[in-house]
Amino acid sequence: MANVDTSLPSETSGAAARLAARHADEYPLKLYGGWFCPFVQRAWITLCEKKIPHQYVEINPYKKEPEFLEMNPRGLVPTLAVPASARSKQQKPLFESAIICEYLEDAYSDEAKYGPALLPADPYERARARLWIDHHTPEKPYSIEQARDELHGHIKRLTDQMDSPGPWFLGQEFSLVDISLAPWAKRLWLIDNYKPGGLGIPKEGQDGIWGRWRTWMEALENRQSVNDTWSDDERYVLAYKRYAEDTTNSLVGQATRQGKKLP
Ligand SMILES: N[C@@H](CCC(=O)N[C@@H](CS)C(=O)NCC(=O)O)C(=O)O
Repeated sequence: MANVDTSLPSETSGAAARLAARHADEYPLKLYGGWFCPFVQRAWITLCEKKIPHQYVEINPYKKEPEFLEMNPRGLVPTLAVPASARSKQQKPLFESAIICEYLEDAYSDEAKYGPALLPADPYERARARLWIDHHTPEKPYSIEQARDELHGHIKRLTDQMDSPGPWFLGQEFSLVDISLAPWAKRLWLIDNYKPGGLGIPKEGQDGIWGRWRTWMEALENRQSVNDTWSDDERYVLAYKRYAEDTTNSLVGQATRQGKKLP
């Protein structure tokens, strides 16, 4: 393809590389991922949290290999290959990170084996969790000031919905809401890295909204599944440089620049 982003480091590194190495062996359930992708990280965290046996396959979604397109015509990561039956080698594909996470939650629901459920049992609470799982990343290009105001608005609306005292969105229970938001929260520091002061989140003060936000962020920073699926910091600086400089040619980059819906 003409518009392939070739500057992207091609491999996982750091903790994510160690995790990928532990899941390199052939296994019927496969996660096709890209180390840099926040949507992939959602699916990957879910696999880790539930200790689901799987194979992790690192691919570059910007080089659309025919075998990959056959499985996922959209050519996006994450793609999950689910064995068609226990015996067959045939696989059924699944894509869309939120759908993959919910599939894993449903298919591996035995709490004795896979740990506590990642969605509440109460139907209203379950629906409320889904509202916040279905969060959207900004889609329009704008100035750093507009972007900051909008980001702070998002964070405040989100934090306002968090159960007190936390630390998680649903209080004591870690859930798919935390998993869905974690990859973006983990990448927020990159804004300050490219545009110092750009993020503008107050450092001091534990009361109110920012205090609650910080409690959640700290819990996230200490969550093993979140850290295990993270490559070395400097790789993200490299990977997102093209977004910060607005020079990426990926479908996501093009959509963002044109103010269109993300793929
Ligand atoms: N809505 C999708 C988005 C996935 C997505 O955008 N993945 C990006 C990498 S972060 C991708 O595969 N991009 C390939 C391309 O844009 O050509 C999801 O939630 O899984």
